[in-house]
Amino acid sequence: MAEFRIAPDLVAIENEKRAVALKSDYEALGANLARRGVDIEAVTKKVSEFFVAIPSWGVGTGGTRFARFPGTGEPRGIFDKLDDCAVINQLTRATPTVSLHIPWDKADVREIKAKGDVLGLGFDAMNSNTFSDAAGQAHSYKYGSLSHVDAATRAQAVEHNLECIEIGKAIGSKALTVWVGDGSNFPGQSNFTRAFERYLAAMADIYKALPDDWRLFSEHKMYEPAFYSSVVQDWGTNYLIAQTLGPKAQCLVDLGHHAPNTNIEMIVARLIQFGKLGGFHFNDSKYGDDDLDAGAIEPYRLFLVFNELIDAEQRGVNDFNPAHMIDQSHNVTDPIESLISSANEIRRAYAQALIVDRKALAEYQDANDALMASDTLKRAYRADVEPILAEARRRTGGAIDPVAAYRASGYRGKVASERPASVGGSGGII
Ligand code: LRH
Ligand code: MN
Ligand code: MN
Repeated sequence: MAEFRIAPDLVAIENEKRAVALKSDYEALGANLARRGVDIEAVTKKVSEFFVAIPSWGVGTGGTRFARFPGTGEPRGIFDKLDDCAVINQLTRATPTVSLHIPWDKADVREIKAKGDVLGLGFDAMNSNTFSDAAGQAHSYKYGSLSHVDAATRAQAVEHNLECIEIGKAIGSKALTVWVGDGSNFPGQSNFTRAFERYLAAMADIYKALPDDWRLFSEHKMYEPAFYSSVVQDWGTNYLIAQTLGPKAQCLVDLGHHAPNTNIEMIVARLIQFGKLGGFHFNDSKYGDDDLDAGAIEPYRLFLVFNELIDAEQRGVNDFNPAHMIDQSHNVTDPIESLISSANEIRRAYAQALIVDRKALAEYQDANDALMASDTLKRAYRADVEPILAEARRRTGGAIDPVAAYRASGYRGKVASERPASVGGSGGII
């Protein structure tokens, strides 16, 4: 039985206030879906079994290159972060795992595991960091890591990834996500081919150390910190990496890592078709890698991504098990509230995709009826599935309105009195 950070009685009182309205909304939606041939109970069950991992780094207040404005009660380290993650899971029941980032979350691994056990939290993919220098490291990553021209620097970056695997093994993780900032800022600065050869050789060394039941996720990103070329810049390069390394290697799609207007759902479909979709970093963006809350800017795109996932699931694609993780940075909101809301938005897209009439859609596609095919998707997207999400939370012990329950709990104020104020900063450019 997990330890709770918010009194279960408070959640019960908050739920009591909303129970009658929810029952009536749920029944009305159930009747509406029944007319479409959809069993609401089946959808609610699926939704309550759908989970997404919280990024440990997401519970702290983020910042930009210009400044960071700290929030109150910010976590002091991984143990406080796990407390905050437990709050999100207690109220949403959608986030029972945490994705760690090393060395940011470095601590005694037995204590991390023990704390996770106490809070009822498990661990999703490990994340390595060779995009910034850790204190005291011998070789700098200023000019790259796994693709660096210097063999000793590459070896150090490989070694760091092997350490992440060791930490992950001790806490029950089953995957390593590798994102590198390697690239160049000027045409001619780097030889594209040689840099990619070096990267592939270094990744092969990491792959060799991967336990049999682990997966290796490579994450592509178009630009930033490199502003002219990135070594792993897009899904095509990412696919080549996964294909070259072997069956345990798959591609991770961070929704914010593409050029504006890119058809991400189509990338997802392609990767699924060739068995290389490893998982997601969910977030939203308007311009670049904005790391905004999932569904905040383009909820329809999030739905279209889930439409591909449900299509694959219902077609019975072999070994289809993408990792669902959030990767966000919260500059102006309470990170706990943003992550609660994002987990709900992700479940919303999932629920909407579940109610797509796929038989009708296939028929419209085969009849070249573009208007009705599009309308079939829109019909599912337009459905207000909030009662399903709320009922799934209620039935599993969560809050009908998790942000309201969180605010009523006073959790932020409480931890603010225990955790010293963290420092702001001018960011990286001033
Ligand atoms: C890079 C990235 C990657 C990192 C995280 C902090 O932009 O998306 O996943 O690990 O941000
Ligand atoms: Mn990411
Ligand atoms: Mn990113």
